[in-house]
Amino acid sequence: MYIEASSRYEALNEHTFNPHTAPHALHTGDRNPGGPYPTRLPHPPETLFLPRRATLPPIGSSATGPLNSQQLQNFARDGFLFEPDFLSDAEVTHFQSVLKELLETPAFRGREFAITEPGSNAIRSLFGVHFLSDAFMALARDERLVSRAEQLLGGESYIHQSRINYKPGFEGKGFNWHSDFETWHAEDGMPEMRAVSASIILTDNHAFNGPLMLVPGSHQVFVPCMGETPADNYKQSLKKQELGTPSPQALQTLIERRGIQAPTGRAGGLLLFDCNTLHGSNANMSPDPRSNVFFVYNRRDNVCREPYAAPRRRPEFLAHHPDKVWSPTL
Ligand SMILES: O=C(O)CCC(=O)C(=O)O
Repeated sequence: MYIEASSRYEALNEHTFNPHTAPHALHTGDRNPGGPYPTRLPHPPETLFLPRRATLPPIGSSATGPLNSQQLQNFARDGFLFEPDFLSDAEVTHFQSVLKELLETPAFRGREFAITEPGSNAIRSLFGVHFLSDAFMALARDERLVSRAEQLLGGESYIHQSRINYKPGFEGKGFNWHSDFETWHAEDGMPEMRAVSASIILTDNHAFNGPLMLVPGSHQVFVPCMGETPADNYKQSLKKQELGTPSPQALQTLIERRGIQAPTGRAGGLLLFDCNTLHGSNANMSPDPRSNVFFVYNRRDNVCREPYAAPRRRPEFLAHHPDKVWSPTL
């Protein structure tokens, strides 16, 4: 099911909004000359959006993977797709116990890849989970996921990042609106929008425990963001993201066109979303934890380079190399 705040909004289509005809002159200052998507700007941009450079997710053929043509069209239009009951009940029970085991592993406490909530010791996110757990490695490589991701990407992929966001009952805080691609481009050097996230909800996601919210259609434009990236920005941003968040005006314009949707449902559902779809979430105001695992599939020909708008690369637990194994020093 979807919680939807969009009934009063107009459809975003070529008649109401065409990102490709939007003006896109920008003040880029001295940094990032020639970067494909200027961001982390010293001055407010002259325009709210840039057109997406890489091809939009192709309305591919259902012959190349498990998604049917309606699902492919929905993904191309909205920038995301939700499949309820993707995992069986037995699989959900299994992964819930792995989730708990990881959360309770004392050796992970205080490590850089185990992010705590601002103002408490509750774990907010655990990164590199497919390297921390054989079960999550098997899930990341599961043909049901890989085939969907590669069908959407139109090519071979590798895992750029994996994480669990725990969002504990009452204590789990929200995530500000952002495009993951904006961060991966600026801070990890991801050249193009050729990555897709697969998020499996491992606890029921409902209206009150802070489900992920997305802005349909926002993947079609790049929203340049203000503010220079300091060294090691990740140490702060993973607790509360303040840089790489779109301006209120850009958000308002996009939300007025297509609204906000929050796929909810019982544990086991799969949300696939484009790397550039704007998303965020509220705090968990309920007693129920909201734990989702994310695997990010990046196309192999889109491997990360030097960052486009940050002083240096982020650590490997945030941005994996296609052929390298990451392991934490414990
Ligand atoms: O888990 C959430 O609610 C938000 C996740 C998110 O935005 C992220 O990890 O980039």
